[in-house]
Amino acid sequence: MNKKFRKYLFKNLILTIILMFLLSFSTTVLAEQVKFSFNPEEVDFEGEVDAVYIAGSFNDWQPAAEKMNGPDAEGNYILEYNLRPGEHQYKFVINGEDWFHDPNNELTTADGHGGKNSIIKIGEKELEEAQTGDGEINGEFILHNPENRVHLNKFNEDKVEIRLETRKNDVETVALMTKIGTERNQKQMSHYSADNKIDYWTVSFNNLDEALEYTFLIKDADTELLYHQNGSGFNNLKYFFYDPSEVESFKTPNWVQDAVFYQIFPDRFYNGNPANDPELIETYKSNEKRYKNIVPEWYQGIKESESHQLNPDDFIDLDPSIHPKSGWHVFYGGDLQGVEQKFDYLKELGINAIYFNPVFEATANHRYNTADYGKIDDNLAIKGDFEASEAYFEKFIKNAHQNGIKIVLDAVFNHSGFEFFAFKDVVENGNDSEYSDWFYIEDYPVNTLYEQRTKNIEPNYQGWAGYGNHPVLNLDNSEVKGYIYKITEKWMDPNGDGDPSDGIDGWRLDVANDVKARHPEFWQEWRNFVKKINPAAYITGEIWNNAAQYLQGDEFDAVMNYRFREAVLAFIAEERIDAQDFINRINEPNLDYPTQAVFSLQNLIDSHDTERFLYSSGGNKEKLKMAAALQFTYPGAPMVYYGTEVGLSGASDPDTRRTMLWEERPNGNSPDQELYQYYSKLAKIRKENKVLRTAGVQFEAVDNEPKIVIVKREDKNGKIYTVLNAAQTAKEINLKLKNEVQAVDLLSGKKYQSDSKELRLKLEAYSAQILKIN
Ligand SMILES: [Ca+2]
Ligand SMILES: [Ca+2]
Ligand SMILES: [Ca+2]
Ligand SMILES: [Ca+2]
Repeated sequence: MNKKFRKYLFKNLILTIILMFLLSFSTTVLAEQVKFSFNPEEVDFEGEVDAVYIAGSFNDWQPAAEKMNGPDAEGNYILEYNLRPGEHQYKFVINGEDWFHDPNNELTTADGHGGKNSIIKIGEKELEEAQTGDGEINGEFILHNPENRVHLNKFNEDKVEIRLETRKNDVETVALMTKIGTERNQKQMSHYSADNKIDYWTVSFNNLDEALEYTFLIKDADTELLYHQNGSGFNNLKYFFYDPSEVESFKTPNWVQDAVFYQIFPDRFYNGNPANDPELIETYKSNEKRYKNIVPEWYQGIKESESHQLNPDDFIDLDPSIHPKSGWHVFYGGDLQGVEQKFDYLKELGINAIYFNPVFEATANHRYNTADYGKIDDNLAIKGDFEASEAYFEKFIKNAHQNGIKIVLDAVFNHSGFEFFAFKDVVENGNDSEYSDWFYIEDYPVNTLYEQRTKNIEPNYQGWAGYGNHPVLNLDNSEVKGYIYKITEKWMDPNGDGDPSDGIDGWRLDVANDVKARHPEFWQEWRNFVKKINPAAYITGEIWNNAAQYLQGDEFDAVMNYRFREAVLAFIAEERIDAQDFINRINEPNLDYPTQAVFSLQNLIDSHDTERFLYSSGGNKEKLKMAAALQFTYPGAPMVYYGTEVGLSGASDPDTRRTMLWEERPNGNSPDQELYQYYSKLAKIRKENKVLRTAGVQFEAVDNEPKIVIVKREDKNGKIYTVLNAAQTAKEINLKLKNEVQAVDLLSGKKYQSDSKELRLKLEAYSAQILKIN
């Protein structure tokens, strides 16, 4: 429901005159502005061209996310696009289905499916490689910005981390020169990461409760350079200044670092109580033609013709390519009782936290159109009785907690549903409604969903992404805010006694960027409120791209790590990037986000908003296993989307929301027990090896092996290397060592003995090993 609308990324800043100059080129680079042009007549395509899209590494290769403008008089489709520096790959997609590389761009690479991707390089500075030991230091790359939480990061009252960036491979050592009171000292900084251009240095203080003045002493061979608040050099010296009493701490809940999340779409996980199934949902103000959401058998899919019968008033958008399974409007009857009945299944799998898609009263199967934030949907609990449903939910939480399972709910605060009581009042009473300022109403009377759909008119109020069933809430209105705060507190401390142990353990913030765009202060204030109720409550945002601005300590603890997914998808599932590119991409969040946020990320490979990873992998289970091995041995919490652990597949929404596979179906599909055991083993490995939850991460690529990556976790708790071979053939590599080691692959149990220089590894095609090294 909440795909990020990347069209907002577009910039239309190019001057007409420059455009005219550029028109003769197929693809033109102008700083970061790119103008793509495509003429379907230049490629081998037969049939009607309804629309042309561009898909690429910059938009997760979504086939129909970026629509090109056109055709113009010459038949060209054009799109201006803003790209970050670096290399990007792309294709044009006719009608969102047929893929073509750019016929006018000679720079291509294999796409992994027998075709080609076009390549574009943006704004790369042609710099000669820097060198260590040459006595030269590139001052222009040195950076420490105390305003950025990543560079000056206060964890708690006396722990702080300080970071510095230098040009990659340029300097030998960096020391932090400190002055506390009158006492001067220096502390060596350690090199903790690097990307294409930058080396990253860090140092921490664990017992610092007084003000600190500091500068950085950077050395290469005999050259020394002092970096301070006024720049480099010994002239005009000004210390950076850190006063713990003036900086807020950024604390994330400790438990998240040890969490293994399971994401549940409630209607589709397990029907534990057929008595609460929705037989008929009467949607408000569409009485003339009710649409009926039948509950089919758990194993049944929706056929196109049946869908028509289900939806006589054409409420749904039919896509014949989406077979076999779940439709947008059908209910299967999954519920909270079903989840409770499967606690043992989840515990056996190694799950200790659940993120639920919405569970509040609503008329859609996804429940992102909230009717009442103060009620648990009776169809997920006790039908027709909201009081009993709420009491049941409290028991459910208690039982979950007794089973060691934390509960995170979806916070859909950007918009309500059309059936939300306040919105209904506005529909009934128009401008006279006391709730008219709760929304963004453009015109009275408010047109109903039924009118919008039958007369094909736009809503005359703001709806999320233009949808009439998602009226946007005015969170600047103090009454709306008060309402949201009230329900926030209600679910975090249901009995209101000030002890949050009877409440939920955190919130996942739906379309959090849309909320911030309208109400820049909302999340900061809300975070303070939440943390006052329960300092250990987890706040995670739905942010698809770089979330650094949300992770400065005053908004979210973490985000759903879609950047992790995109890197893993590109490297493993789609085989379109090499090891070095993969390392650069997957490492970006580690460089962009403060450490405590990195260790709280929800690392996912699929969700209710994406294709299933297995589907993206063309059904290749070995690829899924590789991705999972990485997910479970990586900093941050792995999050498993229900069913992925038993081989549930599915295309994008709604097909990604198929019913959970519990037993063999009439069509022969059955849960993959071997895969389940594999996941369970991964969770066990993570649990038994603390280093996987505490250490930072380093990466290594192997010379001449563009499909092999070594992911290293190492600290006082141990040393584990996850070795991924994303090639379609077996490989042998020699892992360079400083001394003799013994290693065991925690997945297969296979033992290795190195000599004093290297460890010889044999890697199967599409495989992962998790090497514990002694
Ligand atoms: Ca140098
Ligand atoms: Ca049910
Ligand atoms: Ca209901
Ligand atoms: Ca309580």
